Amino acid sequence: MREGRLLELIDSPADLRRLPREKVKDVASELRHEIVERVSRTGGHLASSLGAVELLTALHYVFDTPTDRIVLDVGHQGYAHKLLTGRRRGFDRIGLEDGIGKFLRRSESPYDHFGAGHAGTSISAALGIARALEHQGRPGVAIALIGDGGMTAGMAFEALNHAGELRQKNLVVVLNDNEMSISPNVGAMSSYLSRKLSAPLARRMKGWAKDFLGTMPGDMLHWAHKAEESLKVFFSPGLFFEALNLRYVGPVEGHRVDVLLETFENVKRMLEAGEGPIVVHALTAKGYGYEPAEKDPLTYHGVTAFEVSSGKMAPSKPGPPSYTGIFAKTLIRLANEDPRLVAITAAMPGGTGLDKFQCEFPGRFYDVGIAEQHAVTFAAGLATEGMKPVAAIYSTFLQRAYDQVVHDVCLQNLDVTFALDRAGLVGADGATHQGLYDIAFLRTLPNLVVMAPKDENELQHMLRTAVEYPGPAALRYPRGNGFGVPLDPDVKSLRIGESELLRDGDQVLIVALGTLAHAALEAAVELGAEGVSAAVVNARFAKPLDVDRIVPLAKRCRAILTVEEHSACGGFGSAVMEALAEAGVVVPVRALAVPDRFIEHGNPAQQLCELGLDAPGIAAAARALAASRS
Ligand SMILES: Cc1ncc(C[n+]2csc(CCOP(=O)(O)OP(=O)(O)O)c2C)c(N)n1
Repeated sequence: MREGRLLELIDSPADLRRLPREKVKDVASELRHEIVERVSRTGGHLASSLGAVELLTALHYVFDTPTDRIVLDVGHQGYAHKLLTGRRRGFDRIGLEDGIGKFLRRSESPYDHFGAGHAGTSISAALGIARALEHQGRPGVAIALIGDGGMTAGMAFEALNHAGELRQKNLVVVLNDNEMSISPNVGAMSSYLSRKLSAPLARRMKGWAKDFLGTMPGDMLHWAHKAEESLKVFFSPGLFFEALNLRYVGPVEGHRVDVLLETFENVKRMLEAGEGPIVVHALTAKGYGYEPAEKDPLTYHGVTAFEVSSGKMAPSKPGPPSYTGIFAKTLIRLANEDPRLVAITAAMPGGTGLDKFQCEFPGRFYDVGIAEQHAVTFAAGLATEGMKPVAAIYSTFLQRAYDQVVHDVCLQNLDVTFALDRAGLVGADGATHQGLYDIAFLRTLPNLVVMAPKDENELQHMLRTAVEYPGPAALRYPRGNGFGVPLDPDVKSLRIGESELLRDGDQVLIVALGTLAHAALEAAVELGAEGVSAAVVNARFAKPLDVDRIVPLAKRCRAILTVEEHSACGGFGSAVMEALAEAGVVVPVRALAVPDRFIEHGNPAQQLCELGLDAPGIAAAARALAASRS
């Protein structure tokens, strides 16, 4: 920590508010440096946080936080908020075991009024908060800070619609508009927000109006000014919000601290005058103030450690291909064979690897914005007319589209493939992003095939299997790199519901789903050396389950261990237990899985080890089972 900095005086927003107004700009600039320096060491969400420094500083200065409640959308842009609310020390380990989270958690700070990580929730939450304050006659306003990306989420519109109907007087929505989601933002709303402002016609018309007004006398001038105002509203994005009963303020320059202070002070007065709900439209630049991030906000959205002077990140170590990479490569291959195949992402072209697909097949690629629900039903619509949509959605984000999966896809038995990336533990992103529930929520659905490859080679085959299967199919695969196994040149379809026997044995049966099959095999080899005979099955399918293999093996081994990187509740182990019960096989079964609690951020390998989900852990559990049997 350097001496003499204003930040040294700030442990809470109250400290910030004690500073004279002209110092706020300096605080913002110190925060920016602090964010760059800290994130350069740990990695994290850089560009989004840099883009919101002035907004958050000005909000905390003008409003009486935490009585006034700032609710951040996603939370990835909130590092200035974290630094201003007493979390400077925790920053040394952001996203790491025992450090503060990369997103927001109510348990982390009294200034985090609503936990976040998934996008589009802030307006609904802030409206609920504002309403609760009103119900209880308590002071305070609720301020949602949402990006233009977040605004593509259906929830955000649902909340605006409701806020307008309630005419919620103590609600402010600050729209942080940088025209970027993670990738360039998409959608008609996004172009509306920016096009209306820059339309040459609008500018010219405003110019004519000004000239014309100059020629007018007295009374007429008053009315003409009113007309000019209407014209401005017509050509600014205000029209949309005003139509929903929200007062529109803006657009304002989102990096000018003086402008923001004045704007928010005005907003405060407007709220006092009962003019809420209010939308403040701020124009910002993602990555603002740090050249590499400003020039390339996509790369610097989420970074690993980097060198501040150059912006250079350590080159990723050469290693096996990632699951995402193999998915994308295989999908392109399949799309070359079948013109009906189209790919859909909900604002994650880079994360899902579909950016590669987009390059090859721009006309068969859809980025629908942060709109998972729409993505799924859109896919369903495509499928009704004979297309073969592949919706690549992170496991955690598919949660949002559950009813669409049930009601629009599975119920109609439509030919949609769900590619669930980041299934399993996700590391630094933490509890909000863990992909630990998809088997449970998918395997209950009639018609749906649910599978998980044991490695990147099997992923290729499973993708073909899912695409060629004429009904709905989901495949889940983890974040990160594969094992480096050889990739079969021929990508073939697997038989639906058929498992693979990796090792035979007769004392204990280990049935693994997904990439932990490798650890299970390793454990079995270790047990073999001790004289314990363990059979290992790579289940491949969580649904339909290969009962023809599992039941006879269970009868023979008389002790079963199931292994999965997923919640124990309702997961693959539960599926095996149900099948055994159905078949009348009464044997001891232990499900080795993630226990029934939320798993915070941390190193996934270490977390797997702590959960007993690595080869030694599996061996220990199998050993205990085998011992209990004899
Ligand atoms: C439901 C959901 N889908 C996808 C994401 C992944 N995601 C995180 S931030 C982000 C972009 C947000 O853009 P915006 O709100 O404009 O904020 P900016 O990063 O531009 O400041 C996306 C798509 C998410 N967090 N939640």
